[in-house]
Amino acid sequence: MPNNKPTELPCVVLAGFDAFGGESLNPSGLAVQALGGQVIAGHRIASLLLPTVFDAALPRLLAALERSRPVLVIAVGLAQGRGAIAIERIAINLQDARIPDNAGTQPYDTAVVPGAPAAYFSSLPVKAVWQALLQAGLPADISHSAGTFVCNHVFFGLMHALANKRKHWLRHTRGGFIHLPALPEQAAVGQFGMPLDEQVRGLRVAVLAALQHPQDALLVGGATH
Ligand code: PCA
Repeated sequence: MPNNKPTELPCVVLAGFDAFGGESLNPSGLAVQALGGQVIAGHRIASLLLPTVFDAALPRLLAALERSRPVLVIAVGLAQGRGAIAIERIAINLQDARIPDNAGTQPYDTAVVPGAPAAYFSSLPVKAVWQALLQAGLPADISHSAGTFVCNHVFFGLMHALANKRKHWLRHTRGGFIHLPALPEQAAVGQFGMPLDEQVRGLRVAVLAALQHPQDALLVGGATH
């Protein structure tokens, strides 16, 4: 029996996905599993592998939040074709799948949560995470679209749950989404991909930066750049 007893340390949940779309690997699932059980800045990492299935992924993530009661949640997915670690800024209330998910479901222009707002911003300090990744020598971008497939679905569902704070212990939980590039062995023609150890290092840097920055400094006091 796995020991799921919460430790004294505050928790960070990292969720990645299984392989989809004919791929045999998904670096997001592999990278979060590599960090599972580690401690970053006094926070225990609980890792979770989500199925790339519209109907199953979000309930799985929300159940893990209930179990672990994290202060921070970062869901992570593969974005084939991107050359950099992409910190997603906006989750949209739309699912429009170009390919079927792993259960054969392919929604076409439907809402993630009918009646919910059109979009939510990430509550990660996206600029601080981006800067930290660049300073660590890793290619990084801020992205304004997580697509309209299972990753955006999970990102939107997560931000909707955090925005509604139906559970009192979600009150101080921050969350967001990061897309990872392909691994070198699965990169598209003309692209290099990013080795798994670099992806793991990137996630570690991202978690640390998110823990160290409650919000982006430039936004404090309403200042703009
Ligand atoms: N990437 C897909 C779903 C699972 C994953 O790793 C996406 O970007 O929607």
